[in-house]
Amino acid sequence: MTDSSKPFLDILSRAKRVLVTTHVRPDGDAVGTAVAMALGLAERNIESEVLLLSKLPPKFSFLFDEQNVPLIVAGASLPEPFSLDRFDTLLVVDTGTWSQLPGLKDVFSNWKHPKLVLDHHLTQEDWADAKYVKTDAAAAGEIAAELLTDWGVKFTVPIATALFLAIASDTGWFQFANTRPQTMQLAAQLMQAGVNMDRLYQTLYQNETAQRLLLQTRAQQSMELLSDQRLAVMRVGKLDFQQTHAAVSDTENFINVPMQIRSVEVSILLVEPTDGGQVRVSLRSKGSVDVARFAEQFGGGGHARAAGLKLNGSLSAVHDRVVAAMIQTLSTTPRPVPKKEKL
Ligand SMILES: [Mn+2]
Repeated sequence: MTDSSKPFLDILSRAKRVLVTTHVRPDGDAVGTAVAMALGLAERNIESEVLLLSKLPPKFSFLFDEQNVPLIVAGASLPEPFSLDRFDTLLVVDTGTWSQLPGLKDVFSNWKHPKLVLDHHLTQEDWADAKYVKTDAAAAGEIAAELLTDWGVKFTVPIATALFLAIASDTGWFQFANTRPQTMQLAAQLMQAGVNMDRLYQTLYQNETAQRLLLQTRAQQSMELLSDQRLAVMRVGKLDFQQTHAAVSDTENFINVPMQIRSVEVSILLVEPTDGGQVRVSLRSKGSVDVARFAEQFGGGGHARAAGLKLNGSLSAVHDRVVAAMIQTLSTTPRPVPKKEKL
């Protein structure tokens, strides 16, 4: 056990039944890390249940079904009646802020048991009794792998599979800039432990519904190129969801498509929710603009290259406000010198 993981693992070691949860609209890292921790706890004879605050994307359901990991899906609100009596520890993975855990702040702020945060995001709050946060980690799954190793938990095939899915998801199958040598070393270790990579690849990248592809087509048709093609903006409105029968969760990763364009430094995706809530704005950067700092001026946050925010107002009003601010930001940001590195 390393010094830095000790306080965290000391608390976990004393637990009898842990509630494991993660951010709303869970991605592969969120779900994979939550399941890996639940399975790791089971290896240490500690019971746990996983609470999801949005519905489980069907492509990840095998993680729960094949291992009988107890799952609670809260959806828009916690299930009634939701009793915390059976839990003695809260473990939050892949986020460190209440805003990503809607409904939980009220439930847990006066809870007398320990709260733990395992995360790799920059934006953090100070309510956890112990945190294991490494912002240079590519995925929460990387940190979970470190913790489980420190705890003496072996990578069984199910644990290795959940961790690999987490890490592959957040790195875009080891393509994004967050991929480190340690990421590849861990991936090799997980492969050796028996991960079926072909199956996981098909699960992550060849598993879309027709509705999602139809919605993506519409998003791409909405694309504007601004600031001398340094900024790409796409929007998805209520009508797009209605006419394609796709869901808001189907917009995941659309934002990365314009990043394929050489000149594009920043990509913005605006999504108007079908339930009439706030407009969701996602931001991606190739590095010249710190989009986490940009998002903070609107109450959002995230990473320097991947951030988000939410605003009240119509899709077009939010579009105009955010796009004007980004055009302003880019006007004071030097255009990056084209790379001429030899491969
Ligand atoms: Mn993550």
